[in-house]
This record gives sequence, C-alpha cells and structure tokens, in this order.
Amino acid sequence: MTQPTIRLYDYWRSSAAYRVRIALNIKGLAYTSVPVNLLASEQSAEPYRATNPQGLVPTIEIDGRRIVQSLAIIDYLDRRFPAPPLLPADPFARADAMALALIVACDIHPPLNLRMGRRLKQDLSVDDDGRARWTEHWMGEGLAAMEAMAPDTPYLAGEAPGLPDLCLVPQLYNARRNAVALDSYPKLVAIDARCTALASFAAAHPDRVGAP
Ligand SMILES: N[C@@H](CCC(=O)N[C@@H](CS)C(=O)NCC(=O)O)C(=O)O
Repeated sequence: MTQPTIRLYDYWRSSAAYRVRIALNIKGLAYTSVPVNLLASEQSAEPYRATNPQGLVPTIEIDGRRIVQSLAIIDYLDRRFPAPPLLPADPFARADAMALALIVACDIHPPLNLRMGRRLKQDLSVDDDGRARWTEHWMGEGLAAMEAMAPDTPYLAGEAPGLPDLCLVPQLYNARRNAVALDSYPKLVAIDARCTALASFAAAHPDRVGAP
C-alpha cells in the first residue's frame, strides 16, 4: 500500500474528529494533525473557513484533496484502504451498522454541538441547568435506542470494531464529560470498554492527542 500524505484538521475534544482519528489508526495510516482551536473560534474564521465552509472540524487533506464531514471521510478511507473493513459486507448487517452510526452522527451529536450550546446560551439565555437538561435529553434518547438495537456481538459492527463503534466511543467520552449517567446502557458501556482497550482507539483518545 502506498502511504498517502494526510493532514487532519483536528481538535482534541471534537468527537467527530475523534471518529476519524480512530479510523486512521485502524487503517494504519500515518497523518499530521493540524489543530483548529474551537474554544478560540478558529473554526469560524479565515483561514479555516476557506478550508471547510461549514466552519466545523474535521477536514482531511489526502494527497492535496480535501474531504469534510466525518462519515464521508471515513467512507473514503474505507473504500480506498479496504482492510480491515469498517462495515460488514452483508447488506442487512451493513444497514444495521450504518443505522447505529447515524443515530450518533445525525441524531445525538448535532443538538449537542458547541455552536448549538453557544446559541442556546447567548441567543436564548438558556442557563447552565437548562443546557445540562438539553444534553441529558438528546444523549438519553439516542443512547436508549442504541442500547435496544445493539447486537449480541463483541462490537456494534459485529466481530470486529467498525463505523458504529467509531461513533459510539467519542459519544460516550462526551457523555462522561457532561456527567450523563450511563447505568441504563450496559451493552454500550461494555462495547465501549472493549473498544477503548484496543491500541487504535486508545491512541485516538483526546487525552493522548492533547490540547492545542
Ligand atoms: N456532521 C459533522 C459534525 C462536525 C462537528 O459538528 N464538529 C464540531 C466538533 S465535534 C465542531 O467543529 N464544532 C464547532 C462549532 O460548533 O462551532 C461531521 O460529522 O463532521
């Protein structure tokens, strides 16, 4: 395999970037991290805006071409570097794995994003307690559905970690940071523990990557 030149526009605590870091590690791809400091709002200003018009991380540059949106990036990596695969080959199993990943990426994560929290606070004057309840609500709704849908396999994607696991682990990291109780999700917590014990997940952890 030819190793491409990869630059990942990254923020240590971004769960969307964390997904991509895990995927790169699973695929054994070396990359250069380009930190974008979200707390300093670098994502919303030039020069990063020109890189990603949404003003969100992650963005990846591979051999000079850019891709945005974590799931599009992971899909690209999985197609270009197929081993090990991040989604099952069987169409039904693949759809089930995609559905679990999309619960995180489309339904849990967006209302809890930094820009959403800022809008709630600054434009709608929602206080700390209100924002904590907002987080608990969206996290709880999505995680309860995932717990009910989680298969009886070691990982959400089956016998090996895959796309839904890459989405789950950063989301549970976020849940713990926000003191969201996880007692009602024993299957998810067990899968998370299995994943985080793997080197590819451990090396992508925010504490290992470090603050900018
Ligand atoms: N759907 C996007 C979400 C990207 C996203 O929301 N990134 C967050 C960090 S996890 C971000 O850049 N937030 C900056 C902000 O809200 O201003 C993806 O999967 O890449």
